[in-house]
Amino acid sequence: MIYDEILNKIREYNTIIIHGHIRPDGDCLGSQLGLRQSLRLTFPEKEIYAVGEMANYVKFLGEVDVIADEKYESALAICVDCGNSERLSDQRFKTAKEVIKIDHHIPVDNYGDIEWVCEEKPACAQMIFEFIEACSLKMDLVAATAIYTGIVTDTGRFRFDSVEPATFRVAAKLLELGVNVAKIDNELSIESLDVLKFKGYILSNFKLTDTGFAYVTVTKEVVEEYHISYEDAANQVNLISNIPNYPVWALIIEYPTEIRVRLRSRGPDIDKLANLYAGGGHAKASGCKLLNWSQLTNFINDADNVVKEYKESI
Ligand SMILES: [Mn+2]
Repeated sequence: MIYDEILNKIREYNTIIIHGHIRPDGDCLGSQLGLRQSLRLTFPEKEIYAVGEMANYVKFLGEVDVIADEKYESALAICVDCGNSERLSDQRFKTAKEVIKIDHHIPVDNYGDIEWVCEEKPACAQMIFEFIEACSLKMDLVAATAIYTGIVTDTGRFRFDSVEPATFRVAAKLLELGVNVAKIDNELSIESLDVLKFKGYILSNFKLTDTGFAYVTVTKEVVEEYHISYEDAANQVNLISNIPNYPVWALIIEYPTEIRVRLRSRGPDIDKLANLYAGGGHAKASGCKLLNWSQLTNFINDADNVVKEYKESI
């Protein structure tokens, strides 16, 4: 059983370092910090760390650790919520003695010595809870809040296709541990005036193709003009998610060094389209890159073809 395999490794090591992905979201940090807290409670004699980037909007969950390279020499790395090793935040995981991957993305590469991947799970944080519960590890309100936040953010507040009965059962158990649903919702809903104004930009500037693909392009000048972070900009992808007859949409943002596409669907699978442009992810939520703005026309054509095929098939 995979739970035992992972638990045995955790028992074997005195230093455990939990990694997430770059530009972490609520699920990534919720999984990292929830697992860290549970392992710290259960194994107080071990050194348990969570490393990588922090995201402002989930700062209420706690801080990530800053650790020296030497810590890796005899450490077990547990990497959560990340399908490809390149995307892992803090590449020092490669210097750990062994690596465990716990994830719910379509695998891009198999970077773990032990891998537990459930593509159908709506949130990695749900997997973390299921692991903690199955192994009778300790939980408290700190861990529960982190895990609940991970589930809430990755399910679009329990609205996405991937939500399953188990998601609500897990949520119920987290509430029994004292999780404050309204407080977490408030934390996640706080929005700066700059972000609010940027939403106005998206809603005024999205484009629609004749076939049924909706998209917005955001240049780095626009990001600067609205004084928002790239993360805040990227988080607005679902502002154009509900247009009838536009089952695929994208938010295309020019970062300082590359153009990143957040691609979403409520119809056809779009991960293969993302694969064509140096990306990947989930069937209905993927990310990819454009080399320059002149690639945009090709990308729109390819997206249109996906939509066209889908519309012909239904
Ligand atoms: Mn996730």
